Amino acid sequence: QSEPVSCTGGRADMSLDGLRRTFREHVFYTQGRFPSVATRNDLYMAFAYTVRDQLLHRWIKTVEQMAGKDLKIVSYLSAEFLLGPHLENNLINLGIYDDVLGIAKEEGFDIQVIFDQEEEPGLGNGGLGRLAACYLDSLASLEVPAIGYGIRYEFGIFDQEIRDGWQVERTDQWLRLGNPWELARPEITCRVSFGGRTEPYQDDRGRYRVRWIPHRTVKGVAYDTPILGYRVNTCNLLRLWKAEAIESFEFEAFNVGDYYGAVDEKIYSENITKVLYPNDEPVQGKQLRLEQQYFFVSCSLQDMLRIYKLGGGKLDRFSRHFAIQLNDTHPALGVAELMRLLVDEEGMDWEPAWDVTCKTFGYTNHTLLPEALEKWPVELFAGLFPRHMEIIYEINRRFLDEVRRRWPGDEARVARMSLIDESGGRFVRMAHLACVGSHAINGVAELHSRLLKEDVLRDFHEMTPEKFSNKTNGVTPRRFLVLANPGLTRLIEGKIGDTWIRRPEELRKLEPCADDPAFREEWRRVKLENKKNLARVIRERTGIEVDPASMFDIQVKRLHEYKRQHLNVLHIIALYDRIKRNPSYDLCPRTFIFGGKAAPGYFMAKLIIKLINSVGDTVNRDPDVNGRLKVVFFPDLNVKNAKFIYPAADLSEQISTAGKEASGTGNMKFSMNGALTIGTLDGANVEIREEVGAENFFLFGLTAEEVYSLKRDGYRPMEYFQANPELQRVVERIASGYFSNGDRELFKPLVDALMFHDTFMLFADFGSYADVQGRVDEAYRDREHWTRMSILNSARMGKFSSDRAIREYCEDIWKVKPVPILLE
Ligand code: B1N
Repeated sequence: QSEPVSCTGGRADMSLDGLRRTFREHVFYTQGRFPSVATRNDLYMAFAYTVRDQLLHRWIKTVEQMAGKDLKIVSYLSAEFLLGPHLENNLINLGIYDDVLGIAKEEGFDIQVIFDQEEEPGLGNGGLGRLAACYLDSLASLEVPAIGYGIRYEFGIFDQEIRDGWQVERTDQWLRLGNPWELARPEITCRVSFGGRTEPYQDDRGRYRVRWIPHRTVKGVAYDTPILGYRVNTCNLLRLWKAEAIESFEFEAFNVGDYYGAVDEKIYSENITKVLYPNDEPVQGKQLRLEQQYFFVSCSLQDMLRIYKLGGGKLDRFSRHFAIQLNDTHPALGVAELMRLLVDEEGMDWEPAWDVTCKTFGYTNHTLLPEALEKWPVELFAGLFPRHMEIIYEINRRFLDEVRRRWPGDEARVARMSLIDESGGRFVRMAHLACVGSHAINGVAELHSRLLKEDVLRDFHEMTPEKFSNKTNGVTPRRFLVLANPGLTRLIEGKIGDTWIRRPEELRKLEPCADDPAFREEWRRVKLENKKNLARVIRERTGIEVDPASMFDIQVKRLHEYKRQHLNVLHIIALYDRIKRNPSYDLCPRTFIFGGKAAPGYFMAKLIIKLINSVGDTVNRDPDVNGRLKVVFFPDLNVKNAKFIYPAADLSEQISTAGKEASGTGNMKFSMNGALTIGTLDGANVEIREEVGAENFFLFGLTAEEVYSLKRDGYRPMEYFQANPELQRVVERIASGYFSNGDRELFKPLVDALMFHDTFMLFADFGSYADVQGRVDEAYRDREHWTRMSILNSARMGKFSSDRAIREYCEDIWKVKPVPILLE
């Protein structure tokens, strides 16, 4: 055991003077600038490095104090981490936000401009990627040793522009100006192979073995980002892998005389981590995506084994020291890869290796949508991973033997549970692989977990009920309350102190304040400030003027038909129609705000964006409306922009078809910030309503059970259409080209999809949605009562902190304990 590293003084100094000195040094020695000519980016970089120095100090202490300890590390495997900007968040977690504001002022610049300079790492699509980021924050804040493993995409989720009402995608170039938060680790590399064939052989003990003779091999290089917890010294690691070409001697020899071949190889290899697939939910069966999955999973497992061996551990005890969580099935290949590493590379026998594998993995499912369940054509799979294919067949053989022992003669069940789908073409079912190879399986909200057990994973639940549990999602109150809503944070702190930031259950202490008129007045003042703030940003980005005194009714999330942004639009058109029919119609002024990206290949989602903008164009300009209705599409929703949105909402739209949204996490971010929810009984809405109280939640729509039975009995959207004259007028306005300069073709695909299929049952829910929106209108007129409900929402949202979720994972699935870290 080596001496503890001493890094007191110098850049570890977190006093005001120390920070100022370090900042100036970075302007000079890191950016190579005189302060007088430093660019905005130089200043941002110097600030970032100043903060990073603090993180590295804690990181080294964390590694040092963990080394040699008999502890267990959580390894969170995720194809996506949607981190958002680092700088402000780290300032909050370090507790030096105000100090740095002061320094900026002294040095004579606007800190907001510096914060704005940061390009966020958009290495995720939406909820699933952001959940991974919230969980990293909570793991570190709870002082739990953890590593996040993922992919360092060179291009993250595309930037969205709106042109003529349509979404236009632009490539995200987040690394263009450098990334001060990561450390390249060129000496930490792994080899990852693809293709080729396998070959049996006998080892020196005469045992039957298999070797894989791959077709090509790439190199994974580690890039590390420190993840600091809130007001603790634990600084964990996010390790993202970048693909590069190997430059070994053999490789060069192999390519002798073929310079261009070598260049092609380099380009080919680097392709693997070039770009994030921009599909949220439905998975596209693209070969490169499968290569990405295997690439990062193999690197990560090799890395864990390396770390584990450093500590001198024996392989059969691996699961006591690593708990690996699969964030959906994207990393599920890890099950087969760990088997390959243990059996082929480490020489373990099958049974002990399988025992280690099952004890190590846990699997989180994030979706019930059948089209989103990953399955890969056997041909593609076996071509890329011939050895893994064999291993999967062997896992399957043993598994199905067990199924047959439990249910003799039930071949239908065997076919349903097989890792290979043979019901038409042959496919590897990734969810089945994940289930069989894990000791724990969880959904992300009570309803979702129940539906998993009853439907999607029913057979697996029947066979091994003990593996199943629910872990309702959570979000970090640091980023989504403290950082996003400083006004509300100060107001709450003034009443109940700041311990709720770690223990959000304590927000309940605010409940009595709901009865205090002076507090309610303050609460409204903060909300109004936040709305003014958002109104300013909307003006800057869209040119649209919105009135902060109107109700801000907001739906921000990925565009998807099941999320039903178009149900919201139908209601807006209904209101508009009422105004047109009766210009003095009494409507409480409302601003409808939408935001979210559509997958570039998802035509219907893009058409919904166009519809929102077209309706906005018409409504916003119509003098009859006279300011009572505004419709805004906020472009390029990302973590950075979202911070203006959640705190400014009066009403949060969570209106997915019941049974479709696994959990939702935006619903939590809104309600924490005092927005009331209009929502269906879907995902975590159910639990949010339970917590905040039914009287403080606007419920509408079919239940998941009603949706299923309606579907079973043959749903006919036309019946609802014919029974509702207002719905007819609304649809007619769209179909007639009212919002498209008379063009009846533009929105026809959308209208037809609703009239003839309506897969997500908008027509069935329209009536009850419009009714409840009427109740929202009335409720908003009673400002005192509305504020009361708003306060109670915030006060009762403690359950939805990601700290609570992570505690449950730690206790029930990972069996890991906190390891407090001391600075000196
Ligand atoms: O995961 C979130 C949930 O809150 C949402 O309800 C759920 O829709 C979301 C393939 C996904 N499920 N599946 C994905 C993302 C990317 C991809 O390529 C699937 N995202 C969710 C967190 O639990």
